[in-house]
Amino acid sequence: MAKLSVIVLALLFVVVSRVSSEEPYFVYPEIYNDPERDAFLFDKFPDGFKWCAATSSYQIEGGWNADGKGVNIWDTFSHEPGNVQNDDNGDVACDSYNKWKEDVKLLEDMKVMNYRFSISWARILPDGTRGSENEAGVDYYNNLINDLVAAGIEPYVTLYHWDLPQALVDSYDGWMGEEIVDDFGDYARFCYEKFGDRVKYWITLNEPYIIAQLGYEYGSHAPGVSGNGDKTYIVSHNLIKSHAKAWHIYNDEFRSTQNGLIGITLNSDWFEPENRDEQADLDASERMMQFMLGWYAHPIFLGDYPEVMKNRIANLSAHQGLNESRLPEFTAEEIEYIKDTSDFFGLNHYTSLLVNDNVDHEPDPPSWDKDHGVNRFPGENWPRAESEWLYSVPWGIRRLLVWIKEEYGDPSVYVTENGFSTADIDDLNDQGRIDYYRSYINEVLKATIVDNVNVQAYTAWSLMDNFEWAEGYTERFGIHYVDFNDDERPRSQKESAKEYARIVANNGFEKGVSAASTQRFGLAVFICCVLFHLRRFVN
Ligand code: GBH
Repeated sequence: MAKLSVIVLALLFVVVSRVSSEEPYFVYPEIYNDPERDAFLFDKFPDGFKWCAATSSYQIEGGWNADGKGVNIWDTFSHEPGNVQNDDNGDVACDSYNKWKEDVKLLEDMKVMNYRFSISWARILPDGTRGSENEAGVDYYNNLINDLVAAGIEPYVTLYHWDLPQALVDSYDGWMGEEIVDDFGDYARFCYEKFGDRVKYWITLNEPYIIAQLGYEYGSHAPGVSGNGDKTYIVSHNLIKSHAKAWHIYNDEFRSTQNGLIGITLNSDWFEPENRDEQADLDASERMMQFMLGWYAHPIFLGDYPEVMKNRIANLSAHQGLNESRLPEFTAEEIEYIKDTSDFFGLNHYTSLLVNDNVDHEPDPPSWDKDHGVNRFPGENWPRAESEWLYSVPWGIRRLLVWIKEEYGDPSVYVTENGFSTADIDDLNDQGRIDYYRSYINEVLKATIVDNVNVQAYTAWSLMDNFEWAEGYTERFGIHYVDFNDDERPRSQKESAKEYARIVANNGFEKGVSAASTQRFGLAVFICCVLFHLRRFVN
Protein backbone atom coordinates (compact mmCIF):
# COMPACT_ATOMS: atom_id res chain seq x y z
CA MET A 1 0.00 0.00 0.00
CA ALA A 2 2.77 2.37 0.96
CA LYS A 3 4.32 1.54 -2.38
CA LEU A 4 1.25 2.74 -4.26
CA SER A 5 1.13 6.01 -2.35
CA VAL A 6 4.71 6.62 -3.28
CA ILE A 7 3.91 5.99 -6.94
CA VAL A 8 0.94 8.38 -6.74
CA LEU A 9 3.08 11.08 -5.20
CA ALA A 10 5.93 10.54 -7.64
CA LEU A 11 3.61 10.76 -10.66
CA LEU A 12 1.90 13.84 -9.30
CA PHE A 13 5.27 15.47 -8.80
CA VAL A 14 6.33 14.74 -12.38
CA VAL A 15 3.09 16.08 -13.81
CA VAL A 16 2.97 19.18 -11.65
CA SER A 17 6.58 20.02 -12.38
CA ARG A 18 5.91 19.71 -16.12
CA VAL A 19 2.91 22.02 -15.90
CA SER A 20 4.84 24.64 -14.02
CA SER A 21 8.11 24.25 -15.94
CA GLU A 22 9.49 27.22 -17.82
CA GLU A 23 9.36 25.31 -21.08
CA PRO A 24 8.23 27.84 -23.71
CA TYR A 25 4.86 27.43 -25.31
CA PHE A 26 4.37 28.14 -29.04
CA VAL A 27 1.11 28.65 -30.93
CA TYR A 28 2.73 27.37 -34.17
CA PRO A 29 5.36 24.93 -32.79
CA GLU A 30 6.19 23.55 -36.25
CA ILE A 31 6.99 26.90 -37.87
CA TYR A 32 7.45 29.66 -35.35
CA ASN A 33 9.45 28.07 -32.54
CA ASP A 34 12.33 30.46 -31.88
CA PRO A 35 12.27 30.78 -28.05
CA GLU A 36 13.50 34.38 -28.25
CA ARG A 37 11.00 35.51 -30.85
CA ASP A 38 8.02 33.20 -30.60
CA ALA A 39 7.65 32.06 -26.98
CA PHE A 40 4.15 32.86 -25.75
CA LEU A 41 3.95 35.54 -23.08
CA PHE A 42 1.48 34.86 -20.27
CA ASP A 43 0.64 38.32 -19.04
CA LYS A 44 -1.99 41.05 -19.10
CA PHE A 45 -2.49 44.30 -20.99
CA PRO A 46 -2.38 47.55 -19.02
CA ASP A 47 -5.59 48.51 -17.24
CA GLY A 48 -7.98 50.42 -19.46
CA PHE A 49 -6.91 48.63 -22.65
CA LYS A 50 -9.81 48.74 -25.14
CA TRP A 51 -11.15 45.59 -26.80
CA CYS A 52 -13.14 46.13 -29.94
CA ALA A 53 -14.75 44.40 -32.93
CA ALA A 54 -15.31 45.96 -36.35
CA THR A 55 -17.47 46.02 -39.48
CA SER A 56 -18.15 48.49 -42.29
CA SER A 57 -21.35 49.82 -43.79
CA TYR A 58 -21.27 48.40 -47.31
CA GLN A 59 -20.02 45.03 -46.09
CA ILE A 60 -22.88 44.42 -43.64
CA GLU A 61 -25.84 46.78 -44.01
CA GLY A 62 -27.70 45.77 -47.16
CA GLY A 63 -30.74 48.01 -47.65
CA TRP A 64 -28.89 49.32 -50.68
CA ASN A 65 -31.89 51.28 -51.94
CA ALA A 66 -33.98 51.42 -48.76
CA ASP A 67 -35.74 54.56 -47.49
CA GLY A 68 -34.08 57.09 -49.76
CA LYS A 69 -30.46 55.94 -49.65
CA GLY A 70 -28.39 57.17 -52.61
CA VAL A 71 -26.38 54.87 -54.84
CA ASN A 72 -22.69 54.49 -54.01
CA ILE A 73 -19.72 53.29 -56.05
CA TRP A 74 -19.86 49.77 -54.59
CA ASP A 75 -23.54 49.45 -55.59
CA THR A 76 -22.54 50.41 -59.12
CA PHE A 77 -19.39 48.29 -59.22
CA SER A 78 -20.94 45.12 -57.78
CA HIS A 79 -24.00 45.36 -60.04
CA GLU A 80 -21.74 45.29 -63.07
CA PRO A 81 -21.11 41.61 -63.96
CA GLY A 82 -17.55 40.36 -63.74
CA ASN A 83 -16.29 42.70 -61.02
CA VAL A 84 -16.97 40.56 -57.95
CA GLN A 85 -16.60 36.80 -57.40
CA ASN A 86 -19.85 35.02 -58.35
CA ASP A 87 -21.22 38.48 -59.16
CA ASP A 88 -22.04 38.80 -55.46
CA ASN A 89 -23.10 42.20 -54.10
CA GLY A 90 -24.00 43.98 -50.88
CA ASP A 91 -27.69 44.48 -51.68
CA VAL A 92 -28.65 42.52 -48.56
CA ALA A 93 -25.30 41.45 -47.05
CA CYS A 94 -25.86 40.76 -43.31
CA ASP A 95 -29.04 42.86 -43.43
CA SER A 96 -27.74 44.93 -40.55
CA TYR A 97 -29.91 47.79 -41.80
CA ASN A 98 -32.73 45.79 -40.21
CA LYS A 99 -30.84 43.60 -37.76
CA TRP A 100 -28.54 46.01 -35.93
CA LYS A 101 -30.02 44.97 -32.60
CA GLU A 102 -28.69 41.48 -33.17
CA ASP A 103 -25.24 42.93 -33.87
CA VAL A 104 -25.32 44.85 -30.59
CA LYS A 105 -26.30 41.63 -28.83
CA LEU A 106 -23.25 39.80 -30.26
CA LEU A 107 -21.01 42.58 -28.94
CA GLU A 108 -22.67 42.50 -25.52
CA ASP A 109 -22.25 38.73 -25.28
CA MET A 110 -18.49 39.06 -25.84
CA LYS A 111 -18.28 41.99 -23.41
CA VAL A 112 -16.12 44.09 -25.73
CA MET A 113 -15.83 47.78 -24.87
CA ASN A 114 -16.05 49.22 -28.38
CA TYR A 115 -17.72 48.70 -31.71
CA ARG A 116 -16.07 50.06 -34.84
CA PHE A 117 -18.56 50.55 -37.68
CA SER A 118 -18.78 52.99 -40.58
CA ILE A 119 -21.37 55.41 -41.86
CA SER A 120 -22.66 55.03 -45.38
CA TRP A 121 -22.25 58.53 -46.82
CA ALA A 122 -24.98 58.02 -49.44
CA ARG A 123 -27.41 56.74 -46.83
CA ILE A 124 -27.44 60.04 -44.99
CA LEU A 125 -26.53 62.39 -47.88
CA PRO A 126 -27.87 60.57 -50.97
CA ASP A 127 -26.16 62.83 -53.53
CA GLY A 128 -23.12 63.30 -51.32
CA THR A 129 -23.80 66.93 -50.40
CA ARG A 130 -25.64 68.88 -47.71
CA GLY A 131 -29.16 69.64 -48.83
CA SER A 132 -29.86 66.05 -49.87
CA GLU A 133 -30.19 64.97 -46.22
CA ASN A 134 -32.01 61.68 -45.70
CA GLU A 135 -33.69 61.52 -42.33
CA ALA A 136 -34.31 57.77 -42.42
CA GLY A 137 -30.58 57.21 -42.83
CA VAL A 138 -29.76 59.50 -39.92
CA ASP A 139 -32.35 57.66 -37.82
CA TYR A 140 -30.69 54.35 -38.58
CA TYR A 141 -27.36 55.49 -37.13
CA ASN A 142 -29.06 57.24 -34.21
CA ASN A 143 -30.79 53.99 -33.30
CA LEU A 144 -27.58 52.00 -33.56
CA ILE A 145 -25.58 54.52 -31.55
CA ASN A 146 -28.26 54.79 -28.87
CA ASP A 147 -28.43 51.03 -28.46
CA LEU A 148 -24.65 50.81 -28.21
CA VAL A 149 -24.47 53.54 -25.60
CA ALA A 150 -27.29 51.90 -23.63
CA ALA A 151 -25.31 48.64 -23.70
CA GLY A 152 -22.20 50.43 -22.43
CA ILE A 153 -20.35 49.97 -25.73
CA GLU A 154 -18.44 52.98 -27.06
CA PRO A 155 -18.78 53.62 -30.80
CA TYR A 156 -15.65 54.05 -32.95
CA VAL A 157 -17.09 55.57 -36.10
CA THR A 158 -15.39 55.50 -39.49
CA LEU A 159 -16.61 58.25 -41.80
CA TYR A 160 -15.40 56.65 -44.99
CA HIS A 161 -14.96 52.93 -45.55
CA TRP A 162 -14.97 52.99 -49.36
CA ASP A 163 -18.65 53.56 -50.27
CA LEU A 164 -18.47 56.92 -52.06
CA PRO A 165 -21.75 58.45 -53.26
CA GLN A 166 -21.98 57.72 -57.00
CA ALA A 167 -23.20 61.27 -57.64
CA LEU A 168 -19.75 62.62 -56.75
CA VAL A 169 -18.12 60.39 -59.35
CA ASP A 170 -20.65 61.53 -61.92
CA SER A 171 -20.00 65.20 -61.20
CA TYR A 172 -16.22 65.41 -60.73
CA ASP A 173 -14.72 61.91 -60.87
CA GLY A 174 -14.87 61.30 -57.12
CA TRP A 175 -11.48 61.19 -55.40
CA MET A 176 -9.84 62.35 -58.64
CA GLY A 177 -11.47 65.78 -58.27
CA GLU A 178 -10.21 68.44 -55.89
CA GLU A 179 -13.86 69.31 -55.10
CA ILE A 180 -13.99 66.19 -52.94
CA VAL A 181 -12.01 67.92 -50.19
CA ASP A 182 -14.81 70.37 -49.38
CA ASP A 183 -17.56 67.82 -49.87
CA PHE A 184 -15.85 65.39 -47.49
CA GLY A 185 -15.46 68.20 -44.98
CA ASP A 186 -19.16 69.06 -45.20
CA TYR A 187 -20.13 65.41 -44.81
CA ALA A 188 -17.85 65.08 -41.78
CA ARG A 189 -19.35 68.22 -40.22
CA PHE A 190 -22.84 66.82 -40.77
CA CYS A 191 -21.83 63.64 -38.91
CA TYR A 192 -20.31 65.56 -35.98
CA GLU A 193 -23.50 67.64 -35.73
CA LYS A 194 -25.83 64.66 -35.82
CA PHE A 195 -23.85 62.08 -33.80
CA GLY A 196 -20.98 63.84 -32.07
CA ASP A 197 -22.87 64.25 -28.79
CA ARG A 198 -22.51 60.46 -28.32
CA VAL A 199 -19.61 59.51 -30.60
CA LYS A 200 -16.23 60.31 -29.03
CA TYR A 201 -13.95 58.45 -31.43
CA TRP A 202 -13.88 59.29 -35.12
CA ILE A 203 -11.86 57.71 -37.90
CA THR A 204 -11.81 59.85 -41.04
CA LEU A 205 -10.69 57.38 -43.70
CA ASN A 206 -10.20 53.64 -43.70
CA GLU A 207 -7.03 52.61 -45.57
CA PRO A 208 -6.38 55.36 -48.11
CA TYR A 209 -3.74 53.06 -49.61
CA ILE A 210 -6.42 50.56 -50.67
CA ILE A 211 -8.74 53.29 -51.92
CA ALA A 212 -6.06 54.71 -54.20
CA GLN A 213 -4.14 51.62 -55.22
CA LEU A 214 -6.98 49.11 -55.69
CA GLY A 215 -9.54 51.69 -56.85
CA TYR A 216 -7.39 53.78 -59.20
CA GLU A 217 -4.34 51.69 -60.20
CA TYR A 218 -5.09 47.94 -60.06
CA GLY A 219 -8.78 48.61 -60.72
CA SER A 220 -9.89 45.63 -58.63
CA HIS A 221 -12.03 47.77 -56.29
CA ALA A 222 -14.69 50.39 -57.06
CA PRO A 223 -14.66 52.56 -59.08
CA GLY A 224 -12.54 50.03 -61.00
CA VAL A 225 -10.16 52.50 -62.65
CA SER A 226 -6.76 51.32 -63.93
CA GLY A 227 -3.70 53.52 -63.84
CA ASN A 228 0.05 53.70 -64.42
CA GLY A 229 1.49 55.26 -61.33
CA ASP A 230 -0.51 58.42 -62.01
CA LYS A 231 -4.12 58.50 -60.76
CA THR A 232 -3.20 56.64 -57.59
CA TYR A 233 -0.98 59.58 -56.53
CA ILE A 234 -3.61 62.21 -57.40
CA VAL A 235 -6.30 60.33 -55.49
CA SER A 236 -3.98 59.93 -52.49
CA HIS A 237 -3.21 63.62 -52.53
CA ASN A 238 -6.92 64.40 -52.33
CA LEU A 239 -7.49 61.75 -49.67
CA ILE A 240 -4.80 63.22 -47.45
CA LYS A 241 -6.18 66.75 -47.85
CA SER A 242 -9.72 65.53 -47.18
CA HIS A 243 -8.60 63.80 -44.03
CA ALA A 244 -6.85 66.95 -42.81
CA LYS A 245 -9.93 69.04 -43.59
CA ALA A 246 -12.20 66.74 -41.56
CA TRP A 247 -9.72 66.83 -38.65
CA HIS A 248 -9.53 70.66 -38.69
CA ILE A 249 -13.30 71.03 -38.79
CA TYR A 250 -13.59 68.80 -35.73
CA ASN A 251 -10.71 70.54 -34.02
CA ASP A 252 -12.01 74.08 -34.69
CA GLU A 253 -15.75 73.65 -34.40
CA PHE A 254 -16.51 70.63 -32.23
CA ARG A 255 -13.65 69.52 -30.03
CA SER A 256 -14.26 72.04 -27.25
CA THR A 257 -17.88 70.98 -26.81
CA GLN A 258 -17.77 67.32 -27.82
CA ASN A 259 -14.37 66.37 -26.37
CA GLY A 260 -13.69 63.48 -28.69
CA LEU A 261 -10.68 62.18 -30.57
CA ILE A 262 -10.28 61.96 -34.31
CA GLY A 263 -7.68 60.16 -36.40
CA ILE A 264 -7.04 58.14 -39.50
CA THR A 265 -6.71 54.39 -40.05
CA LEU A 266 -3.80 53.26 -42.24
CA ASN A 267 -3.10 49.72 -43.35
CA SER A 268 0.32 48.21 -43.59
CA ASP A 269 1.97 44.86 -43.92
CA TRP A 270 5.31 44.28 -42.25
CA PHE A 271 8.11 43.90 -44.79
CA GLU A 272 10.84 41.70 -43.38
CA PRO A 273 14.25 41.89 -45.11
CA GLU A 274 14.87 38.50 -46.73
CA ASN A 275 18.40 38.55 -45.35
CA ARG A 276 19.23 40.91 -42.50
CA ASP A 277 22.93 40.69 -43.38
CA GLU A 278 22.30 42.27 -46.80
CA GLN A 279 22.15 46.07 -46.81
CA ALA A 280 20.10 45.96 -50.05
CA ASP A 281 17.43 43.89 -48.31
CA LEU A 282 17.36 46.20 -45.29
CA ASP A 283 16.96 49.15 -47.71
CA ALA A 284 14.21 47.32 -49.61
CA SER A 285 12.32 46.80 -46.34
CA GLU A 286 12.62 50.44 -45.34
CA ARG A 287 11.62 51.63 -48.84
CA MET A 288 8.60 49.34 -48.95
CA MET A 289 7.46 50.56 -45.53
CA GLN A 290 7.72 54.15 -46.75
CA PHE A 291 5.85 53.45 -49.99
CA MET A 292 2.96 51.69 -48.27
CA LEU A 293 2.62 53.27 -44.83
CA GLY A 294 4.84 56.37 -45.08
CA TRP A 295 2.92 57.54 -48.16
CA TYR A 296 0.14 58.62 -45.74
CA ALA A 297 1.71 58.51 -42.30
CA HIS A 298 4.66 60.75 -43.20
CA PRO A 299 2.53 63.75 -44.32
CA ILE A 300 0.12 63.31 -41.40
CA PHE A 301 2.53 62.57 -38.54
CA LEU A 302 5.80 64.16 -39.71
CA GLY A 303 5.01 66.49 -42.63
CA ASP A 304 5.19 65.93 -46.42
CA TYR A 305 5.79 62.72 -48.38
CA PRO A 306 8.80 60.52 -47.51
CA GLU A 307 12.04 61.62 -49.23
CA VAL A 308 12.50 58.21 -50.80
CA MET A 309 9.12 58.51 -52.56
CA LYS A 310 9.75 62.05 -53.74
CA ASN A 311 13.18 61.11 -55.11
CA ARG A 312 12.35 57.86 -56.82
CA ILE A 313 9.11 59.02 -58.41
CA ALA A 314 10.71 62.25 -59.61
CA ASN A 315 13.62 60.31 -61.14
CA LEU A 316 11.47 57.73 -62.85
CA SER A 317 9.12 60.47 -64.11
CA ALA A 318 12.07 62.35 -65.61
CA HIS A 319 13.30 59.12 -67.16
CA GLN A 320 9.86 58.82 -68.84
CA GLY A 321 10.32 62.28 -70.31
CA LEU A 322 7.74 64.01 -68.08
CA ASN A 323 8.42 67.64 -67.03
CA GLU A 324 7.16 67.05 -63.55
CA SER A 325 6.91 64.22 -61.09
CA ARG A 326 3.89 61.96 -61.13
CA LEU A 327 3.81 62.49 -57.35
CA PRO A 328 2.04 65.82 -56.73
CA GLU A 329 3.68 68.32 -54.40
CA PHE A 330 2.20 69.87 -51.29
CA THR A 331 2.74 73.60 -50.81
CA ALA A 332 4.53 74.69 -47.64
CA GLU A 333 1.18 75.84 -46.32
CA GLU A 334 -0.44 72.50 -47.07
CA ILE A 335 2.39 70.65 -45.37
CA GLU A 336 1.69 72.62 -42.20
CA TYR A 337 -2.08 72.21 -42.51
CA ILE A 338 -1.78 68.42 -42.85
CA LYS A 339 0.89 67.79 -40.24
CA ASP A 340 -0.30 66.60 -36.79
CA THR A 341 -3.87 65.92 -37.82
CA SER A 342 -4.39 62.54 -36.21
CA ASP A 343 -5.07 62.22 -32.49
CA PHE A 344 -4.08 58.54 -32.63
CA PHE A 345 -2.46 56.16 -35.09
CA GLY A 346 -5.18 53.81 -36.40
CA LEU A 347 -3.56 50.66 -37.75
CA ASN A 348 -5.06 47.85 -39.79
CA HIS A 349 -2.68 44.93 -40.08
CA TYR A 350 -3.10 41.41 -41.39
CA THR A 351 0.10 39.97 -42.81
CA SER A 352 3.83 40.19 -43.54
CA LEU A 353 6.04 39.46 -46.54
CA LEU A 354 9.75 39.02 -47.15
CA VAL A 355 11.40 41.61 -49.37
CA ASN A 356 14.49 42.17 -51.44
CA ASP A 357 15.65 44.70 -54.01
CA ASN A 358 14.06 44.46 -57.46
CA VAL A 359 17.09 45.24 -59.62
CA ASP A 360 16.04 44.27 -63.09
CA HIS A 361 12.64 45.79 -63.72
CA GLU A 362 11.72 47.44 -66.99
CA PRO A 363 10.54 50.95 -66.03
CA ASP A 364 7.83 51.15 -68.74
CA PRO A 365 4.93 51.33 -68.32
CA PRO A 366 5.31 53.14 -64.99
CA SER A 367 3.47 52.00 -61.89
CA TRP A 368 3.55 52.37 -58.15
CA ASP A 369 5.11 48.88 -57.99
CA LYS A 370 7.96 49.96 -60.26
CA ASP A 371 8.34 53.18 -58.34
CA HIS A 372 9.10 51.28 -55.13
CA GLY A 373 11.22 48.62 -56.89
CA VAL A 374 10.85 45.96 -54.23
CA ASN A 375 10.12 42.22 -54.59
CA ARG A 376 7.65 40.88 -52.06
CA PHE A 377 7.07 37.20 -51.35
CA PRO A 378 5.98 34.92 -48.50
CA GLY A 379 8.34 32.79 -46.44
CA GLU A 380 8.44 29.04 -46.87
CA ASN A 381 5.77 27.17 -44.89
CA TRP A 382 4.08 30.28 -43.58
CA PRO A 383 0.51 29.25 -42.71
CA ARG A 384 -2.01 30.82 -45.09
CA ALA A 385 -5.61 31.89 -44.62
CA GLU A 386 -8.28 31.42 -47.27
CA SER A 387 -7.33 34.80 -48.78
CA GLU A 388 -4.39 34.38 -51.13
CA TRP A 389 -2.57 37.36 -49.68
CA LEU A 390 -3.00 36.51 -46.00
CA TYR A 391 -0.20 34.60 -44.25
CA SER A 392 -0.14 34.21 -40.51
CA VAL A 393 3.13 35.79 -39.34
CA PRO A 394 2.49 36.82 -35.74
CA TRP A 395 5.93 38.31 -35.01
CA GLY A 396 5.41 40.72 -37.93
CA ILE A 397 2.85 42.81 -36.05
CA ARG A 398 5.31 43.31 -33.19
CA ARG A 399 8.06 44.52 -35.52
CA LEU A 400 5.61 46.80 -37.29
CA LEU A 401 4.43 48.33 -34.02
CA VAL A 402 8.01 48.97 -32.93
CA TRP A 403 8.77 50.53 -36.34
CA ILE A 404 5.76 52.86 -35.97
CA LYS A 405 6.81 53.88 -32.48
CA GLU A 406 10.31 54.76 -33.66
CA GLU A 407 9.35 56.37 -36.96
CA TYR A 408 6.45 58.53 -35.80
CA GLY A 409 7.50 59.62 -32.31
CA ASP A 410 5.67 57.14 -30.11
CA PRO A 411 2.06 57.94 -31.01
CA SER A 412 -0.83 56.21 -29.26
CA VAL A 413 -1.75 53.33 -31.53
CA TYR A 414 -5.20 51.83 -31.96
CA VAL A 415 -5.14 48.54 -33.79
CA THR A 416 -8.37 49.12 -35.71
CA GLU A 417 -8.37 45.81 -37.65
CA ASN A 418 -6.68 42.42 -37.49
CA GLY A 419 -8.15 39.11 -38.59
CA PHE A 420 -8.12 35.87 -40.56
CA SER A 421 -10.23 34.43 -43.37
CA THR A 422 -11.63 30.95 -43.82
CA ALA A 423 -13.39 29.32 -46.77
CA ASP A 424 -17.11 29.55 -47.37
CA ILE A 425 -17.99 26.46 -45.36
CA ASP A 426 -20.35 26.09 -42.45
CA ASP A 427 -17.89 25.37 -39.63
CA LEU A 428 -18.06 27.01 -36.23
CA ASN A 429 -14.91 25.26 -35.03
CA ASP A 430 -12.38 27.67 -36.54
CA GLN A 431 -9.08 26.61 -34.97
CA GLY A 432 -7.03 28.38 -37.67
CA ARG A 433 -8.60 31.70 -36.69
CA ILE A 434 -8.14 30.98 -32.97
CA ASP A 435 -4.41 30.34 -33.54
CA TYR A 436 -4.16 33.55 -35.54
CA TYR A 437 -5.86 35.70 -32.89
CA ARG A 438 -4.03 34.18 -29.94
CA SER A 439 -0.63 34.55 -31.55
CA TYR A 440 -1.20 38.04 -32.99
CA ILE A 441 -2.74 39.42 -29.82
CA ASN A 442 0.15 37.90 -27.89
CA GLU A 443 2.63 39.77 -30.09
CA VAL A 444 0.66 42.98 -29.56
CA LEU A 445 1.00 42.28 -25.83
CA LYS A 446 4.79 41.94 -26.17
CA ALA A 447 4.96 45.17 -28.16
CA THR A 448 2.91 46.88 -25.45
CA ILE A 449 4.55 45.70 -22.24
CA VAL A 450 8.03 44.64 -23.39
CA ASP A 451 8.77 47.20 -26.13
CA ASN A 452 6.66 49.97 -24.59
CA VAL A 453 4.72 50.75 -27.74
CA ASN A 454 1.75 52.86 -26.68
CA VAL A 455 -0.98 50.51 -27.92
CA GLN A 456 -4.36 51.42 -26.45
CA ALA A 457 -6.85 49.34 -28.38
CA TYR A 458 -7.16 46.11 -30.31
CA THR A 459 -9.90 45.36 -32.82
CA ALA A 460 -10.97 42.05 -34.31
CA TRP A 461 -11.97 42.12 -37.97
CA SER A 462 -14.68 41.16 -38.20
CA LEU A 463 -17.60 40.95 -35.81
CA MET A 464 -19.26 38.68 -38.39
CA ASP A 465 -18.86 37.22 -41.86
CA ASN A 466 -19.66 39.82 -44.50
CA PHE A 467 -19.24 41.00 -48.09
CA GLU A 468 -15.49 40.69 -48.69
CA TRP A 469 -15.25 43.25 -51.54
CA ALA A 470 -14.02 41.76 -54.81
CA GLU A 471 -14.08 38.31 -53.19
CA GLY A 472 -17.81 38.58 -52.49
CA TYR A 473 -18.95 35.94 -49.98
CA THR A 474 -16.20 33.44 -50.86
CA GLU A 475 -14.01 34.45 -47.90
CA ARG A 476 -15.24 34.67 -44.34
CA PHE A 477 -13.53 36.95 -41.81
CA GLY A 478 -16.14 36.79 -39.06
CA ILE A 479 -15.80 35.57 -35.50
CA HIS A 480 -19.55 35.04 -35.91
CA TYR A 481 -20.97 32.94 -38.70
CA VAL A 482 -23.68 34.42 -40.94
CA ASP A 483 -25.87 32.17 -43.06
CA PHE A 484 -26.23 34.09 -46.32
CA ASN A 485 -28.63 31.49 -47.75
CA ASP A 486 -31.20 32.19 -45.05
CA ASP A 487 -33.40 35.28 -45.50
CA GLU A 488 -33.12 35.94 -41.78
CA ARG A 489 -29.30 36.04 -42.02
CA PRO A 490 -28.93 34.29 -38.65
CA ARG A 491 -25.65 34.90 -36.81
CA SER A 492 -23.93 32.27 -34.66
CA GLN A 493 -20.87 32.33 -32.45
CA LYS A 494 -17.79 30.62 -33.79
CA GLU A 495 -15.26 29.15 -31.35
CA SER A 496 -13.04 32.16 -32.13
CA ALA A 497 -15.67 34.52 -30.70
CA LYS A 498 -15.62 32.53 -27.46
CA GLU A 499 -11.82 32.59 -27.38
CA TYR A 500 -11.81 36.33 -28.07
CA ALA A 501 -14.30 36.86 -25.22
CA ARG A 502 -11.98 34.92 -22.89
CA ILE A 503 -9.02 37.10 -23.87
CA VAL A 504 -11.16 40.20 -23.29
CA ALA A 505 -12.32 38.92 -19.90
CA ASN A 506 -8.70 38.21 -18.85
CA ASN A 507 -7.39 41.41 -20.45
CA GLY A 508 -4.70 39.17 -21.91
CA PHE A 509 -3.47 35.69 -21.19
CA GLU A 510 -3.34 33.94 -17.87
CA LYS A 511 -0.76 31.35 -17.20
CA GLY A 512 -2.10 27.84 -17.33
CA VAL A 513 -4.83 28.53 -19.86
CA SER A 514 -2.80 27.39 -22.86
CA ALA A 515 -4.22 24.36 -24.62
CA ALA A 516 -1.12 22.31 -23.83
CA SER A 517 -1.15 23.02 -20.13
CA THR A 518 -4.89 22.40 -19.95
CA GLN A 519 -4.25 18.99 -21.50
CA ARG A 520 -1.47 18.25 -19.06
CA PHE A 521 -3.66 19.25 -16.16
CA GLY A 522 -6.43 16.99 -17.44
CA LEU A 523 -3.98 14.13 -17.73
CA ALA A 524 -2.77 14.65 -14.15
CA VAL A 525 -6.32 14.56 -12.81
CA PHE A 526 -7.07 11.45 -14.81
CA ILE A 527 -4.00 9.59 -13.53
CA CYS A 528 -4.82 10.53 -9.94
CA CYS A 529 -8.36 9.20 -10.30
CA VAL A 530 -7.15 5.91 -11.75
CA LEU A 531 -4.59 5.46 -9.01
CA PHE A 532 -7.09 6.38 -6.32
CA HIS A 533 -9.46 3.68 -7.57
CA LEU A 534 -6.63 1.16 -7.86
CA ARG A 535 -5.76 1.85 -4.25
CA ARG A 536 -9.28 1.06 -3.03
CA PHE A 537 -9.23 -2.09 -5.09
CA VAL A 538 -5.95 -3.24 -3.51
CA ASN A 539 -7.33 -2.47 -0.04
C1 GBH B 1 -9.28 45.47 -44.78
O1 GBH B 1 -8.49 45.70 -45.88
C2 GBH B 1 -10.55 46.24 -44.95
O2 GBH B 1 -10.56 47.42 -44.19
C3 GBH B 1 -11.77 45.43 -44.69
O3 GBH B 1 -12.88 46.10 -45.19
C4 GBH B 1 -11.61 44.06 -45.30
O4 GBH B 1 -12.77 43.31 -45.19
C5 GBH B 1 -10.48 43.38 -44.60
O5 GBH B 1 -9.31 44.13 -44.66
C6 GBH B 1 -10.13 42.02 -45.13
O6 GBH B 1 -9.61 42.11 -46.43
O7 GBH B 1 -6.25 40.44 -53.99
O8 GBH B 1 -3.87 40.69 -53.72
O9 GBH B 1 -5.17 42.48 -54.68
C7 GBH B 1 -7.26 45.06 -45.88
C8 GBH B 1 -6.68 45.24 -47.20
C9 GBH B 1 -7.86 44.66 -49.17
C10 GBH B 1 -5.82 43.57 -48.45
C11 GBH B 1 -8.01 43.61 -50.26
C12 GBH B 1 -5.99 42.59 -49.53
C13 GBH B 1 -6.74 42.24 -51.77
C14 GBH B 1 -5.32 42.02 -52.18
N1 GBH B 1 -7.06 44.16 -48.08
N2 GBH B 1 -6.70 43.16 -50.64
S1 GBH B 1 -5.16 41.36 -53.76
